[in-house]
Amino acid sequence: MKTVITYGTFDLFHIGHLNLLERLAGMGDKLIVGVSTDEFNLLKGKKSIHSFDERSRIIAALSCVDLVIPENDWQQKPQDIKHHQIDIFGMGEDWQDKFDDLSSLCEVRYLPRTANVSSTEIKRSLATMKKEDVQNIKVYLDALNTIVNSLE
Ligand code: C2G
Repeated sequence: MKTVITYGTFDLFHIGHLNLLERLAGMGDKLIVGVSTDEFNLLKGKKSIHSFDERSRIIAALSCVDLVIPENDWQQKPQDIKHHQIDIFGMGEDWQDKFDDLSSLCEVRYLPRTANVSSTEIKRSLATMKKEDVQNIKVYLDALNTIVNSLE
């Protein structure tokens, strides 16, 4: 029985997250995911769109995930690894080498990230769309105003 663990915010869940979780699930028999709490996200300098409860429910609903636990701080990983008898700790390669200290407790793997997708990028494009939409509404209303004025 091989158990795998990973941690993350998983905000605005996207294919990059799914690719990683499915790859990790394929490395063992059980996948545990530590989802960052809203409070821990603030420590990470992140403000997620979805709450911890929403993000946890989405991750727990995935067929490749067996257990979701809260990630409250940077220090809990060794304790989690011992408590859940973890064989493999895996993260995306943007964390390359950052968790090598855990290799005394379990195998540490860094997996390729999925290119061209990130929660940050999705947030940015949503923000841009909002501005464009407001602009388009203004153009529409100006045109409507011109028509109404011409009818007087
Ligand atoms: N990821 C990926 N490909 C992407 C985007 C993200 O493989 N296009 C991976 C990241 O490398 C990470 C996981 O998906 O392993 C979750 O990413 P985030 O939600 O951004 O998590 P992060 O803020 O990196 O938090 O203690 C560890 C931290 O909680 C990790």
